[in-house]
Amino acid sequence: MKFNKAAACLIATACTASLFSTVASVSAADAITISAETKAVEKDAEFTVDISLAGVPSSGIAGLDFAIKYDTSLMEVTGVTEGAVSKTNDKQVEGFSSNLATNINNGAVSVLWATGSVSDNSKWIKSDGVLLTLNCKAKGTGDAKVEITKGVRKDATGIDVAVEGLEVVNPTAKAGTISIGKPVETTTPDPTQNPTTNPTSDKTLLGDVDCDGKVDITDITTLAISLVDKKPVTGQAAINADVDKDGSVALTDLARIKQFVSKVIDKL
Ligand SMILES: [Ca+2]
Ligand SMILES: [Ca+2]
Repeated sequence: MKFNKAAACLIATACTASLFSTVASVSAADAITISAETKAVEKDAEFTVDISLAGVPSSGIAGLDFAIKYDTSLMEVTGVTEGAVSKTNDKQVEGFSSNLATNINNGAVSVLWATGSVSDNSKWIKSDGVLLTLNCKAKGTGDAKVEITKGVRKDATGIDVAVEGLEVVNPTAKAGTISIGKPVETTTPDPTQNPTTNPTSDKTLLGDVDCDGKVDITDITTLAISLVDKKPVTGQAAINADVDKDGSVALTDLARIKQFVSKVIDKL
């Protein structure tokens, strides 16, 4: 299988800045808002947080590059679900199903949305609505802030939104607050019961780059971002990522994982 590096660029943020040349005019920026949901949840609950777009210009949005930061002492993000406005039926890099790439790391979710059709805005984001949903778990009680912020990569200087003419503009960011409630009743902790964390994380599962016990699109985006950002995965993640077992983690491994996730091959 061929893996097109230029195409990979489109989904992996390193190229966004050069792809969408910066232009001084910011007229469209005033209107666009990226916001995190505010809600109340119960203690220890599993919950979701919608990340939404508003004020999307009629010409559309060609690219988005930002991060979501959250309070790791009060909540954990376990996954990301693609939202309706992200699904534009754009032409995809082989093996990819979406323009959306995300990476959960150290209290931040990096988000990149980039079209493969820079000269045709019919496949750009055209409507307001939910871009993605964070799947979360509450820890403790209190108010957990969910902030929309600039990308976490070294080359990211702001929240970039590319619009018509591929101008890069800075949108308005609105943080959300998750109020995590107090327990209805207190239970005495059972000293014989230790909470288990990541029971599968130290077991080799080929293709499971983020070590969550399953092989899916998140592993593809995790590995793609790691390769393009030149930040190698380490430890069990590196063992899991080297699916062709040649001793290094490379684009060939990414290509195989993509084939597996897109069901071109049935085992790794
Ligand atoms: Ca995984
Ligand atoms: Ca390899």
